[in-house]
Amino acid sequence: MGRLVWLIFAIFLAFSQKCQGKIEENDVNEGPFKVYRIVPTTGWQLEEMIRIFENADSEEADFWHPPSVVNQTVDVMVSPKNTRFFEKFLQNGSFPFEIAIKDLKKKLIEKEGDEKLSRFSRSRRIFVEKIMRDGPGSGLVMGEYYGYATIVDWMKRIADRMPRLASILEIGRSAEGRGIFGIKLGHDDGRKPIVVIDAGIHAREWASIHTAMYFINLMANGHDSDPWIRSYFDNIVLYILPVLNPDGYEFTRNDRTNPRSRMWRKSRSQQRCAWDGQSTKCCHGVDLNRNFDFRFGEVGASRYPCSEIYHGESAHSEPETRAFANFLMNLGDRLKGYITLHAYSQLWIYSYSHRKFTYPANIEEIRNVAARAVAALGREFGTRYQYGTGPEIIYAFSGGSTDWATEKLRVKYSYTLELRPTYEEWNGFVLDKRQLIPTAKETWAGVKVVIDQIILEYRTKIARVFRQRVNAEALEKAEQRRISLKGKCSDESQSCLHWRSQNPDICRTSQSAMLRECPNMCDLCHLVLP
Ligand code: 0X9
Ligand code: ZN
Repeated sequence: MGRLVWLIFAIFLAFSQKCQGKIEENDVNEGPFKVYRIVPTTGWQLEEMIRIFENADSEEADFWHPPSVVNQTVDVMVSPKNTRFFEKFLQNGSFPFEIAIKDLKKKLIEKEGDEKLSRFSRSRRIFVEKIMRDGPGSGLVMGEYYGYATIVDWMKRIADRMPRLASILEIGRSAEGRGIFGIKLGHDDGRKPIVVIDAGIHAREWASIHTAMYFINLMANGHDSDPWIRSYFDNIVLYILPVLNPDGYEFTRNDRTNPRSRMWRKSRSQQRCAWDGQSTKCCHGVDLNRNFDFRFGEVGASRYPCSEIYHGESAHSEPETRAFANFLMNLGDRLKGYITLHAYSQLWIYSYSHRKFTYPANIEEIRNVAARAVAALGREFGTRYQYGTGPEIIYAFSGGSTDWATEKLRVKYSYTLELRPTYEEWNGFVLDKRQLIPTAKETWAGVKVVIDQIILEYRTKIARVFRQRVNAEALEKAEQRRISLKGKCSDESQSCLHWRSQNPDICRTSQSAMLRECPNMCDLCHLVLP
């Protein structure tokens, strides 16, 4: 028996070593993933870039910065198999370009550590997460990334700790069956305005997820100590959904130093296949920020399932999009603010995204709030944001969540935020961990401007309604008194009606005589009777 166990173990060892060898061999043979920075300088070059962007297989060429206008840089991650071909293409087309990253995997290891190589760090992470999950407090240390299960458990613990102020919600399930969870914060009286914040609709944009978690943390810990935060609990209802695309997020975490997984953008829905001109190719996932029912598939989106901007089969075809859209729709017209967190480029974007110079009603107020938000954000650490509509400052696209919320739900303040770093940096998706907390802090300063404006508008409306109600009540009272008094006082003279037919204005022009002679006809009883 013992010998048999050893034999099985030896076979297993040999097999796993062989597999491991094969993986490493492949990696070595494959060569590095590279990131190219290209500047299309002519209309033709721009069109070529756009053509590749809309049709490329994201496994081969993944656009971190899509082509938009002539002379604006385009960043593309190219897979090892395609780098030679891609460089040839750039040279043949005389595209000015540089290789921004020669070996992306190496960069990822430098920035986020090689969990695959270091069993110790992997088990340490699992250990730390377990302590966080099962440990005594309900806190998570900010400035770190966490797995989806840990994030959800943490939100549940916050809700358990403050049952009157917070509750957990599951808006639906992802394609792979994960619950999509969020937290609701605030005393809900059924009337207060609602603000929704989401993050992680794009899997690789980890800093956005951290930022949403930071907001939850601030709210949960600030209720007792920060009067400003407490006023939010009293005046609004805030929903925060930190990971709208949990399948994608978990996929990016599975093999973090492998650019193929760490740089995944879409959901992980079942494979769809299409003919790419040479063969039939099948790919997982939909760009959920192209799947909303706003000018679906019109611009900046692809019908090719292997594209990173694949819009899906139809508007709201994806379970994540459907769940989120239904959730927002059910909030009704109390929903006054919607903010979706993305990375990166430092932009504060308002609707609409499909065409330049196309705006919603109230654009002046929307722009004004954006300007003030960006200013407040900048005051924290000097970070500079641009604000405007997408096509004016970066590129056009349709099928996004904020445009849908603006157009279909009439949400007044609906913004897409692209967090740190700047457009120019190579490592937008692997933000240095030391930047996570400052990024979240400054973003909160901007978000507060939006929330404060919504509260101000709500209170102004309440005050107006209150004044109207008080006025209406006073008028009603006066009217009732007038009617009740009328029966009690009568006119002294028989000629009242005759005098008024001669002079319709007589009650006013001869008020003291009429008060004596005709108080009833002239509606002056209240002056006669106490
Ligand atoms: O393309 C998107 O879906 C978003 N950018 S991201 O790099 N995070 O993927 C939103 C883009 C901002 N809006 C417009 N360009 N209109
Ligand atoms: Zn994004």
